Amino acid sequence: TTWGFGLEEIEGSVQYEYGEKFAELINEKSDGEIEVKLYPYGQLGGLTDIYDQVQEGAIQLAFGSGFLGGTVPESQLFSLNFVLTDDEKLNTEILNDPAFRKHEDLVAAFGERNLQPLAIVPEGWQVWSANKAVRTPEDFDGMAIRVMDNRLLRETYSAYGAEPTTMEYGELFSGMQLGQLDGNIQPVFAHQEMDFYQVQDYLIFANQAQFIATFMGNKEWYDGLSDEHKDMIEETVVELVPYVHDVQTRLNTERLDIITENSDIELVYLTPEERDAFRELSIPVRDTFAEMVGERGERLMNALIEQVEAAQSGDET
Ligand code: 6CS
Repeated sequence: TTWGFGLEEIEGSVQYEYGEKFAELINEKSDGEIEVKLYPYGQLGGLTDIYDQVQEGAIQLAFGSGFLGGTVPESQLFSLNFVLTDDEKLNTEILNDPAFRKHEDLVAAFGERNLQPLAIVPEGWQVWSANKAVRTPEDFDGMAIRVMDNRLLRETYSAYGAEPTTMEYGELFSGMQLGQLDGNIQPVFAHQEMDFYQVQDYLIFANQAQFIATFMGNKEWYDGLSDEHKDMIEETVVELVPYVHDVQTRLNTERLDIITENSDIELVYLTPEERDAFRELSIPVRDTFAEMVGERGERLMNALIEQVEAAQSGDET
């Protein structure tokens, strides 16, 4: 049996490393019966083509992140800024705690679109790139910054004072090179592997959000799996929680070195006070999220916020 797995990123990326390890573990656990075939970004068309194909069952598994907002509006929750903690490992654990990962509202939101959420995968901080240093919302004034295709991100960057622009992942390099875009938002590894850093002058670290993808399956397919295969998947995604945290921190660190060795790009790290100005502007966007997705999505957002607060105060979650 072959399970097709659509990736939103190219070979060498965090999603690819996750996919390779998932494939290896599933192959081992099934004694070679199941082969997972990876389709890196580009092979199945654009981003929304990947989601269409997993919804239709042409492939069984896929990652979905920012562009998934059109398919599963509630997934825009993962685009909210300043909701998670500053501790990446803790964030990965909170998101994959069964209390959140298997939350009935999350499962229902995906399920309604014939999708089964399996794991939530943070891939590192979302880092801004621009041709000038951005330290304050005023610096964003008039800047055409590329955001993934979802309304929540457009609202967020409008609140920051920028002019959010949507463009397909594979078109960003030329978009920046031709000056259609002034800025971009990606985890460090992506700024490097897609060559984006070569056409930008500044990388700005505001630690406003993690890049988060949902690992998901076609629901009909998933429901039809044997208990043995479901358990195999469950065991594997649990094993991959610490694994992918290590992968993303290693890749993001190594790739930053490659970027600084190969370019004169300047690194800007916002101070806590500078971050606060953006945090304040991001809070009302939570209400926008609730208006957009209705009660179920709002409950899910509040569940996440509560988990974060409990984890920060050291309580049991
Ligand atoms: O910006 C994007 O569209 C893409 N960036 C990454 C790092 N992963 C997938 C996503 O679609």
